Amino acid sequence: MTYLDRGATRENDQKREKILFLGLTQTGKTSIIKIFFEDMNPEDTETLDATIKFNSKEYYFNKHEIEVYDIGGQLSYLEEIIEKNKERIFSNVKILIFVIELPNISTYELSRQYLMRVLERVYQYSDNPKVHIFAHKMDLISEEYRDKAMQVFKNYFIKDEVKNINVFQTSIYESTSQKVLKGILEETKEVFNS
Ligand SMILES: Nc1nc2c(ncn2[C@@H]2O[C@H](COP(=O)(O)OP(=O)(O)OP(=O)(O)O)[C@@H](O)[C@H]2O)c(=O)[nH]1
Ligand SMILES: [Mg+2]
Repeated sequence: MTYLDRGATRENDQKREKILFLGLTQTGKTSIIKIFFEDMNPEDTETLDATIKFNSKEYYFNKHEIEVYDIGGQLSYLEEIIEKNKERIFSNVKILIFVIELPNISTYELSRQYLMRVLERVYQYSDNPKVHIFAHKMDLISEEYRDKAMQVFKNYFIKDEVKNINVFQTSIYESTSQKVLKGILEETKEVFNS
């Protein structure tokens, strides 16, 4: 892609291929992004503010440009995300990562409802998006209960209507969110504007 092409693409945000991070507030979306793309230390994420509405930012991965959308998960933004800015956010999505706090079972039902609305939108506005769920904050569960916790998680979220979705166990403190994200980006080469 030439410099001029890039300039032209930038003028129309909706046309750019993108990666979306969604999930309820406090699940860890901004932490995952800042650690992976900006080398933030995991401990420093403890003081991150909640994301207001949503942010989009360009990053480089393996010398390729990537447009990353970090969608604030507070419920007060729901209509803003799902209705008002639906085309801007959900068009040209190559990768959608939905983050859920694995240890926080009390949030599962709300997360599931949000996930359903998000899936409806992304399949409506994007062709063949790759959807991944992060069962996040795995570090908060002791080793002996992890398999059981994942079983409960998958039974809850992976039902008939949620097909072709990969579920990953992740944590910023065990470097698994970084490893998984790297793998996802490497296997989805077409996301990059070269
Ligand atoms: N134990 C643990 N804490 C985590 C992990 N990932 C993120 N956190 C913490 O979770 C809290 C919320 O993280 P954020 O990244 O701000 O959450 P968010 O999903 O961006 O929240 P919104 O912007 O409100 O949607 C912070 O205190 C992080 O340090 C993890 O893997 N394990
Ligand atoms: Mg955030």
